Amino acid sequence: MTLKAVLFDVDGTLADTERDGHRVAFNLAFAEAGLDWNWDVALYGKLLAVTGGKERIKFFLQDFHRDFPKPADLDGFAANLHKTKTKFYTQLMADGAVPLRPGVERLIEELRAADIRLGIATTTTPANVTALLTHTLGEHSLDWFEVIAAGDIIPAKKPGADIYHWALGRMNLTFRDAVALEDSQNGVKSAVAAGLTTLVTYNDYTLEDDFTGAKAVLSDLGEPHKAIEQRRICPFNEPYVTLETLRNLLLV
Ligand code: XBP
Ligand code: MG
Repeated sequence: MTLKAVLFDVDGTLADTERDGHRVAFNLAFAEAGLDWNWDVALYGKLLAVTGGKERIKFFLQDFHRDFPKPADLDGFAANLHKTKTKFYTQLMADGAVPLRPGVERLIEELRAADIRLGIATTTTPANVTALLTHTLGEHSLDWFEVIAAGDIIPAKKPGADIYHWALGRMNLTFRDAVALEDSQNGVKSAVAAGLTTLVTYNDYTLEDDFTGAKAVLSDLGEPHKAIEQRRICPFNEPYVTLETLRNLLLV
């Protein structure tokens, strides 16, 4: 098996967007809509059990705020709020609110230099991916990714495998050709169910997640000047993740 492509998750993997990006944007949207809801850091951690922002709003109402009078058109209500949330989120990205995680830019550069094909498989809204990439890697970075599989193109979001199937199909690849980079239990479930070799870089929100099926579970990708901090499952010795690491991981 030869590594042909790397598929990146976005939120939590490319950048720690959840706490200081999405959560903040949700709260701004609630305030703009005159709602007194506040998703604090701990509550948001619980809400992350459900992927997709609209789905998360409905999950909140159903499981955490039952007293709120149910809107007649719940889907429309959630979609409207979510639209405002996306507006705030993209503004936050434009303001540089969230940097890329360690090693992400370096690894992407190395992969590009070696003509490894790049794809994105995320549950977040396409506009959010555009905002994050253009404001961290630059405007041209969107072109580096052959496929950006995002948001509602797939109704059954992660942990379903559909988004990865969709991305692989578009790239005319099979699961044997690629490695997926993920950060969460839902993401790993999705990638592993698609048959993909999966490397996890966890974060504060996903520290305790179940990463069954992942081939490597690390705190971060590491950098030449700052080695990977913690290795939970690590079938390699390099101080930081490189193209060679990913090539070997596919063979483990
Ligand atoms: C993470 C998600 C998304 C974001 C919010 O996606 O579950 O729902 O939290 O984005 P991933 P939206 O880890 O797959 O990148 O509000 O646009 O859904
Ligand atoms: Mg993620």
